[in-house]
Amino acid sequence: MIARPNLVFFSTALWVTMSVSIAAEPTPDRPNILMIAIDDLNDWVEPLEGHPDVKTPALAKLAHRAVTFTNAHCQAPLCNPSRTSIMTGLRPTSTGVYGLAPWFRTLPEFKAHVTLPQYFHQHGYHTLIGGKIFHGAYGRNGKAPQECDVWGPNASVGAKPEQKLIPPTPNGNHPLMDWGTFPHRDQDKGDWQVASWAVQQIESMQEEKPFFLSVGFFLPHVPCYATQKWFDLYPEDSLTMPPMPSGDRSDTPKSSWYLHWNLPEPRTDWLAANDQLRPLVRAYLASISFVDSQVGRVLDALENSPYADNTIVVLWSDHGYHLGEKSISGKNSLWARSTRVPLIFAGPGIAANVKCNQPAELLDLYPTLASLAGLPRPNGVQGISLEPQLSDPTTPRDRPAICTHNAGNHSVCDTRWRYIRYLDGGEELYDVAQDPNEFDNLLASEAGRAEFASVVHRLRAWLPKNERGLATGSAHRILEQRADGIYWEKKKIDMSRIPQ
Ligand SMILES: [Ca+2]
Ligand SMILES: [Ca+2]
Repeated sequence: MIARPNLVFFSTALWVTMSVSIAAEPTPDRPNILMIAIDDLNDWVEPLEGHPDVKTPALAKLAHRAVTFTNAHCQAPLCNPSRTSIMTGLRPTSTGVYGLAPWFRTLPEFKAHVTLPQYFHQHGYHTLIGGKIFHGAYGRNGKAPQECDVWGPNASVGAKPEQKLIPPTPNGNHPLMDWGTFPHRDQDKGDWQVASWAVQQIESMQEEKPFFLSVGFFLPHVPCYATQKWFDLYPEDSLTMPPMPSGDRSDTPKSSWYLHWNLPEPRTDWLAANDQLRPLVRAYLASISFVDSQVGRVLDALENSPYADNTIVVLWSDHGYHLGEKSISGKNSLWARSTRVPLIFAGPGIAANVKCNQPAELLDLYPTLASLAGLPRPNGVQGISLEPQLSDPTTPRDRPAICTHNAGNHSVCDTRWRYIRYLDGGEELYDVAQDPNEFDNLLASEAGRAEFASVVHRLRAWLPKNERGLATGSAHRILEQRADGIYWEKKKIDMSRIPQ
């Protein structure tokens, strides 16, 4: 087991005496937590080697003193259900929160549910949230229960061009579906303001209590706007494009299309027809490098503070992102491009500069942070602490990583395989060790289904059972099977529109 940082347990009376004698000592008896979340960031970061061109020096520096999970996956490939899962410690199949609505506090059974920051608050921590941690403005306007002690600024785009930079996009020309550069300053971006707030909090922390500071960045979520200097890192003519062989979806079940049936995120055929594939990849990379620089500002502030040596840092993204692979852009799929995320832990007692390829789930964050802080295992959470892997990254984990996009659609991923099952029984299997891009669905042929029957049988046993249906108030990107067909956002899917 790892050594716990600065954890000294005194009797209450002794602690009173000690706290008087060390009143000026800034080191609390439990580690502080700095939790950094990045929105819609796939594995295109240096520590995960997901893109050969990407420049993320701050994440690389963090990884140098951290354990990087190279096989970490979200529990839902969409903001609200993924973040609800992280913060409640429950799978989407247990909350019924699968779409961008509802906010889980509107559900009577979760009104008093103790979230990750609330758990730390209950154990004497000063809790702060700035930027995007919960989805949208969820939690910010609520009355009781209070989600944290201090709210910082919410995430925002910041400076915007006067009009969209790309041609009108399908399905309503959504204002967020945009990318490119225009004259503005880094300081005018929402993420700059969130980073500045976090730096200020670290520099002026007055509390004698340990802190749990959550900082959520918005980019590289669309619109992917960044200043010219970040675009200059990625010249368009020498850009490495992600692999997207034509016909890649000819061996995937038609049901795979249900998961992203009708979305504002353009599909690859539109991007190609409008000469937007390379510009999107470039803008996404530029946005990643900008947000990396803001992570760097916060980590530098921590490094220069009295808390440098007694703070656990954890960094995650809520899900991945397609940039043309498998005929789509955006999230809402059960392939690695949507489910694989950065998950990096650093701090006292955590191994340095190593990678762990064991399957990890964002669901594991809650019990892991509790365990690292020396707190009891929280009641009812469904994750498993990663503490054994943080001290010895070769420690095996039995449970694969499971991702869900609406009831009945799941992927199950271990150190070698990805198995996917859709609500109509459609299935895929990839030998990820041999086929990291998941090109070859091994269950597309009768022979493959026979050859890999035992692998499927083993992985299928991990599919969630007793799945909750859609929670009251569910909306936006919801999918359900009814007696007369499959419904996307409460409209029946027209099977004749499934791409060939
Ligand atoms: Ca997101
Ligand atoms: Ca294929």
